[in-house]
Amino acid sequence: MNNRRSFLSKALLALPVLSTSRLFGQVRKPIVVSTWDSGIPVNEAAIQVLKNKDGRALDAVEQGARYIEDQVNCCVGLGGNPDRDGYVTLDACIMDEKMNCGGVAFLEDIKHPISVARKVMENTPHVLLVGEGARDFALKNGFKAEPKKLSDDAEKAYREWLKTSEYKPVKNIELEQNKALKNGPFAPNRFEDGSFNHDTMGLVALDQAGNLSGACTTSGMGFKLRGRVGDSPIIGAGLYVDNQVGAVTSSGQGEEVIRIAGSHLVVEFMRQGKSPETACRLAVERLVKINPEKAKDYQVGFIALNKQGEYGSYAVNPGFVFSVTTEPGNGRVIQTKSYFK
Ligand code: SD4
Repeated sequence: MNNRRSFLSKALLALPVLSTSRLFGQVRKPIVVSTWDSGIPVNEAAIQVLKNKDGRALDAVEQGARYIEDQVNCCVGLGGNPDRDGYVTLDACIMDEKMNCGGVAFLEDIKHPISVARKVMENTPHVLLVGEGARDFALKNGFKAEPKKLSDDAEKAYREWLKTSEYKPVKNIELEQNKALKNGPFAPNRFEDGSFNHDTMGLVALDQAGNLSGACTTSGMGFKLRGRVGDSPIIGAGLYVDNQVGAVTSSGQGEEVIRIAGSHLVVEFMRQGKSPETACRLAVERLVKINPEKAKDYQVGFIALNKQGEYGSYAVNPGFVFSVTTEPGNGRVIQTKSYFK
């Protein structure tokens, strides 16, 4: 665990060099870019697919998302924080290089929402299935219902939350958890075995054939209203891929991302020739302009990858980080610039 920590701090120290992702002519591929420092092992799972010449970006992002859905953490998968009524509800979506896309929202009891989203994409004429219907679809397609039981951490967090029943999204929940006492309202950033606790996982990838894909998976904002769906399963909001241009995903307050069709907007800025970081910054500025005072109190971060393998990110508030991997074992965490300092 210590080794991993010191690796991460070294990676963070290397930031000024890495944050310039311009390539001037040559295409950097394969490459995987994901939200948060929890993206390091996620990218690792994805790059194992992409190191093969025929490895497809779509398979890579699905594998990355499945990896994190298997871990117990606050914000992705069945171990995540529940809604106000004590139920974990999952949102996810996936998009490939041919504009095929699929998603599930308000899905309960199923371990791998990203794979259900892929099945929606590949086996139905639809894009988004929700709630009971999504669950039935999953069961009919070979997924199994898991017991309705909160993880120990989610149970603890929920009990704490019930004391005040206050709905207040926490900016950079991941980093706040670092500061929180172990028995406080939030689980620690890392568990005792050193594994990551984290926020929504969005990842985008470019494979050796030059094709882009993306995936996004989450248990949503903890202690949300029952039935609430965020940006993460919504194509154009939490994820968008245009194989001619680039791929984008987001983390943070989903309502704000949906308001500006955030990931699609970032792709459109890249289409106009903006670099990935500038494209993310312009979308953030669009958001902040709506209500600058309110924006000080929420977090939204975008990550973008273009067709040349150039990447970038920008957030509303400080604290957002992302992970970049180009070959097995070389994952690095990069700090995102933000509108408010
Ligand atoms: C949502 N965007 O449900 C997700 C949650 C998230 O940081 O990313 N939290 O709104």
